[in-house]
Amino acid sequence: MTTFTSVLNPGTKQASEILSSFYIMLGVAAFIFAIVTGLTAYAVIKFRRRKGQAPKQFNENVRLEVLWIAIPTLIVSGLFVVAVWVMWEVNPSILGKKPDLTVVAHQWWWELHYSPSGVTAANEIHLPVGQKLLIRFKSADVIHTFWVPSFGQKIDVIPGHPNHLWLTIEHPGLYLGRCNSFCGLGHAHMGIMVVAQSPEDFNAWLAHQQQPAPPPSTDQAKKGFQVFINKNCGICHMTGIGPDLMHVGSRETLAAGTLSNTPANMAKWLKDPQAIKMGVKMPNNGLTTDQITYLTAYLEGLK
Ligand code: HEC
Ligand SMILES: [Cu+2]
Repeated sequence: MTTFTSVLNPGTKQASEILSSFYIMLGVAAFIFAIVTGLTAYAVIKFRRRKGQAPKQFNENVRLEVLWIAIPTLIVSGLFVVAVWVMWEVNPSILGKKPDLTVVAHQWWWELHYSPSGVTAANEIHLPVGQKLLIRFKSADVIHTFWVPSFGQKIDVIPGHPNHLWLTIEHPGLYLGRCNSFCGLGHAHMGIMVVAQSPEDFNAWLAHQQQPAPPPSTDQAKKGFQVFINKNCGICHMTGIGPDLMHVGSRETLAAGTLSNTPANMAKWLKDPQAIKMGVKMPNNGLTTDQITYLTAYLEGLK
């Protein structure tokens, strides 16, 4: 799968438009820079100090003055039109529009609610390509910033003030990003992963997320389920205080991109989450080695 990590490698229609406007402005600026430095160099050489010679002196030249007001005005007006056009294209009104996905930022992970399916997930954002999507951002605690460079825009996620992002993803692939506003101890481990899929693959994923995971089948997984109940993990993980774990075994990473999701890493996480992600809002649950083995079997089975 192609991985997208750079603003110079746009993956959405909107990001391409933003990048084009950047290139237009860069081109105009480079052109002006070349003219100004060229003329300066010319003047420095042509009118360098020579014995007994001074360039022709004059003041008040109406034609020159009109030109140096008119040309910059035209250039700035042109850039203004480009900027307004891009804003118009990239950020149309959201009035009367329902978001396809609501992202709730937490210290230090992402809660996901898809509508109209009602699917809840965490951290790994799946989206279909080729559709104009509206994403809504809310914060559960402090200011975060949703920053996936290939989407072209940073969206501040502010408590009490939802923000929005329009996305028409053009290329399937993996889009990587991070939280971009310092949001506390775990900020550096608040990764973003977007999996952009064909509409068929996306719908299959969504349908799968809508189903409960299969019940634990092995002995270890069954014991793990009991530990999960006895240790009250659901008090956070079934209330939105912690990530939804219904399909945690199907995700690529743990703890918002901190660890790849392998049984060994799962066990490490359960043993001491603080050692892996400093400050994390998951306590050390004081699990025994057996309990960790059982829980790992149970959680990794939640595909
Ligand atoms: C006080 C609330 C709380 C309790 C109790 C709790 N957790 Fe967590 N857990 C969290 C939070 C918050 C995170 C997200 C951490 C992060 O990524 O910053 C988390 C993350 C996880 C993850 C990684 C999920 C992912 O998608 O990345 C697993 C697995 C997990 N917890 C398992 C458990 C198990 C098993 C128990 C019970 C033994 C438990 N947790 C108890 C709050 C809690
Ligand atoms: Cu953050």
